[in-house]
Amino acid sequence: MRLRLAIQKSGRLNEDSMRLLKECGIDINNGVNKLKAEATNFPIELFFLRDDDIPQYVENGVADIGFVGENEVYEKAKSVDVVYALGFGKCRLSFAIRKGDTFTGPEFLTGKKIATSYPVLVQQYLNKHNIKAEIHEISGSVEIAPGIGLADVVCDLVSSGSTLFMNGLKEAEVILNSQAVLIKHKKFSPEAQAILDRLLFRIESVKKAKKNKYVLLNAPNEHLDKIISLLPGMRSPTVVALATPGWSSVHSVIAESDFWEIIEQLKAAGAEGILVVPIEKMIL
Ligand code: PRT
Ligand code: ZN
Repeated sequence: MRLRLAIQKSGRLNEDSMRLLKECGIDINNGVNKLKAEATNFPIELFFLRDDDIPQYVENGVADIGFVGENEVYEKAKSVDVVYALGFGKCRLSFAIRKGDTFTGPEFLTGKKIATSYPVLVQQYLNKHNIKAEIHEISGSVEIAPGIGLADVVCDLVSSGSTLFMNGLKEAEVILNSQAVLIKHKKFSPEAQAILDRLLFRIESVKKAKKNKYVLLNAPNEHLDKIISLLPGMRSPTVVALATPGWSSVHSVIAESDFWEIIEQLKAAGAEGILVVPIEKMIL
């Protein structure tokens, strides 16, 4: 059998979705503008769809799994399982108001006209805060609504914030932080689950590798203990004697997030010739 994976046909998530599959060593046999494609070396089949439609296709089982923005999953409120955060397509769904206005809290929205492509999530927010407002659903270019007098407030996806800025708006309140996630049909055969587990194992390895760097450095033996204590590595660092007496080469893995701080401490502890290398896959 083949696992059927729905990804966005074109748009912001398409490239990252295809790249992730490639990094997982999955080769896709893709003719231009096809609706479907098969992997040549993994039991998976791809459906290229509009992102809005992916939760529906996964719910009704036309696709087994999908890569799609959380914003679409929660707005469409389909019955699917969110299995894994993929780490790309990060954005937030936010209320934005005119630059000159002051957001005083949820009550600012009372009686306002709100333009959005996310009526379900906006209504949920309003209900939660017991606010009555008027929602105008529009499917694109939400940010122009205040400028043409269609709305007082917008609720739209934001990443850099430049679209809001260019339209004289400012972000007032985040209602959802979103990223691309892997979603799954509710019912899964053991065979389908086994393929998904293999895929998840690969995705996890790629993601871990991106978060870590491989470090090689030279250390004077008298400072080895200190240097090793700064480098926990996967189990413990590798230490090899250098041809120069009194020196060793130390190899380890460090997290991207601690990177600069650890490098500074390593230098202070006498490390020299520090090389930092990206890791392609990381399997623990
Ligand atoms: O054709 P299809 O329906 O598949 O695509 P689409 O046009 O509906 O979606 P697309 O490709 O624009 O976005 C797909 C997914 O990418 C979204 O559902 C989000 O999960 C994610 N994503 C991440 C974003 C953004 N960042 C984003 N910035 N989706 C849209 N935007 C838009 C936003 O709507 C606004 O118009 O970008 C503009 C704001 O960006 P900044 O950088 O100016 O703040
Ligand atoms: Zn869409």
